[in-house]
Amino acid sequence: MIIKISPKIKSSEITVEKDYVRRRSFIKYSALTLASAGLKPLLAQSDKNERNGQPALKYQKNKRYSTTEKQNSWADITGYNNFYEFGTDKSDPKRNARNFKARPWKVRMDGLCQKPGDYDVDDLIRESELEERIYRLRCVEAWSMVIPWLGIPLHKLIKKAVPDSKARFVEFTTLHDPGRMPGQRSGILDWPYREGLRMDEAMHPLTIMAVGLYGKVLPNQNGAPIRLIVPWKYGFKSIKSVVRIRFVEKMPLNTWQQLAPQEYGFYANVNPNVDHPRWSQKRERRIGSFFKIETEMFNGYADEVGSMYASLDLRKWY
Ligand SMILES: Nc1nc2c(c(=O)[nH]1)N[C@H]1C(S)=C(S)[C@@H](COP(=O)(O)O)O[C@H]1N2
Ligand SMILES: [Mo]
Repeated sequence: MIIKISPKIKSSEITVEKDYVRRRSFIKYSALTLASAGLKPLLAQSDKNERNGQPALKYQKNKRYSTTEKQNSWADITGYNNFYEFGTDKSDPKRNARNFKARPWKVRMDGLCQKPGDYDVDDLIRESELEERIYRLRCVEAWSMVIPWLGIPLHKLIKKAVPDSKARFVEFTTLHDPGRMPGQRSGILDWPYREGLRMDEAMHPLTIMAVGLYGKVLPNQNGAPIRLIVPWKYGFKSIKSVVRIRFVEKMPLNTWQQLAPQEYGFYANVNPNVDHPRWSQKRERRIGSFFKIETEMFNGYADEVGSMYASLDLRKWY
């Protein structure tokens, strides 16, 4: 048996909300300073160029599953990220993932299924009808964004593998390659990053694998070339740069739950009524605006997903 020993950081060091608040007010201040110096148009210009640097994708808008709330800017969505494989600061992934090669890329589907196999991401994109879904993303750290993803409904991928009736859960794994993901050279998490969903959650029509953003190919810092999006759960469930989707019988352990089980559970459904042990989950700050807003049950998707948890004690199964 192999026992992995990694120096774990204290859970108290992972997210400290006051650091976040301090950083935001600093950003606000510098944006004001720049604006008053007449530099705003220049920033907007470089933002646009960067977006145009990404190849465009063909897609259809899905209005039924999209919010009409104001979308966050490309700069917000691609400059304020959690992606520990590329650093623990929100500004690290944009810089450190710049030269990451996300192609060619294969996703393995295996475990309890009839048709296991390796799927090339560009084949999947070519064979799928990509949909734009404008979703809210609500991080467990109490900030949120509105993001226009381009994605493939996960149930369409899962059907290709023909899972067995024994498959009750789905386990997702991020690429493990410390040569390409510098954060993996530190023992801060037990790499590779892992996540899990119950089978019905994975098959739910709201659950997608995103391959793009704002009509363009997914930038590296957002989890290129393919990442999970589960909009009614805290952001950490939406695992990035996925290489494996495995059908399993038992509830898989996810990375944050493994690190701090008293703070992060398997379900991680957005729930304003169950506080994180170290802070309230009642409200959230929409990135780019100053005032906090009320967090909604299941991140506002209660009508669509609430019935899946009707018999679950959400205090116990946080
Ligand atoms: N592999 C991997 N996936 C990850 C993370 C990570 O550190 N590594 N961070 C998660 C967290 S905490 C959040 S909030 C979202 C952030 O996604 P975004 O940067 O596209 O907004 O990615 C999630 N997926
Ligand atoms: Mo997060």
